[in-house]
Amino acid sequence: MKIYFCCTDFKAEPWLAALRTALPQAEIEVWAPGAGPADYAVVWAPPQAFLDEQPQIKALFNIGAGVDALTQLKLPATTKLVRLDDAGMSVQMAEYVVHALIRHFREFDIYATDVAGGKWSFRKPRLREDFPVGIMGLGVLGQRVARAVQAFEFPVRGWSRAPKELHGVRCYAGEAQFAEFLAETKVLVCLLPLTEETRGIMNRETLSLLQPGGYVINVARGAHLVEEDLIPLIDSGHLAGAALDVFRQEPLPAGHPFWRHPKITMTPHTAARTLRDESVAQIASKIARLARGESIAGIVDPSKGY
Ligand code: NDP
Ligand code: OXD
Repeated sequence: MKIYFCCTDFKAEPWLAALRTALPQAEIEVWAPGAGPADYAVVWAPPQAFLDEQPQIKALFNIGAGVDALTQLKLPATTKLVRLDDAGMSVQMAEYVVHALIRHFREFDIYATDVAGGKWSFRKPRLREDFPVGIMGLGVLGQRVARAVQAFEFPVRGWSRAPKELHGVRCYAGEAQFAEFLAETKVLVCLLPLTEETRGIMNRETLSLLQPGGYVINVARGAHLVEEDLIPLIDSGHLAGAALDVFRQEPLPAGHPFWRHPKITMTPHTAARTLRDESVAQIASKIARLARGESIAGIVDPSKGY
């Protein structure tokens, strides 16, 4: 069995070592243009040339949960696209969202500024009932985040494409219930995949439907947010601020207004990192299952784009 590693932004050597240990029977190499045909590939944002040269490949294993860098390419018709499902990311995502939510809710940034200025003062306690958290995307990551937020006793709402029933979560589904979901939300968390349906889903019109004093936590993809619409909504007072991990252009260009805005906190696309050992173990187990003719989780449905 031959497997190529074709991942931009990842150092190849440690991945090759881990893959070779997990799949000792396989021949595993970094892909180079003109290389012979392989059975599988481990990929992250591969070039179109790779896909054009390898139409026989049975499955592409994306070393991330989001497959938007791949769905914008032309994939061979018979190749399965497989994403990571969890592989250690959901607990990181839960940490990130709970941290951003509680920092905002408890006004810890204001305390930090006060303390840095030598000021000893108290903020009025706020009620968590006044901070309903709405999670867009109730998949592997969204459901884990919902459980973590529930543990802190915030009201939780969720929105997905197909209707769901989740204990303790008021669930909404589809376009028909989107406005109602937003109206029931003060802290909006985006955990959607980036598809043609979800691109630009957070914009002036939709964010205006959030409860006054709304807060945005975007941990999915930068293109879910119409960036130009965010600062006017914050400066008008409708939104209290935002915590952003992802941006339309990454790294965020110097001079982008988000760098300077006091009510926007940012991290460099790090909410849930790909963990090498967990990812390799998951990919190796999926390859073994496919070889036995068994089903695997995480196959992307081309008609949905996730
Ligand atoms: P899943 O595929 O498990 O879940 C996607 C969820 O989004 C599902 O609940 C799905 O609904 C819902 N959804 C998709 N399209 C629509 C739509 N048009 N309307 C309403 N709901 C929709 O993905 P994951 O939870 O594993 O990952 C989510 C995203 O998180 C990734 O695609 C990636 O972009 C991002 N991510 C970001 C990271 C970071 O570090 N910032 C790290 C990892 C992932 P349904 O259940 O009905 O199908
Ligand atoms: C992912 C990511 O999609 O890290 O896994 O953004």
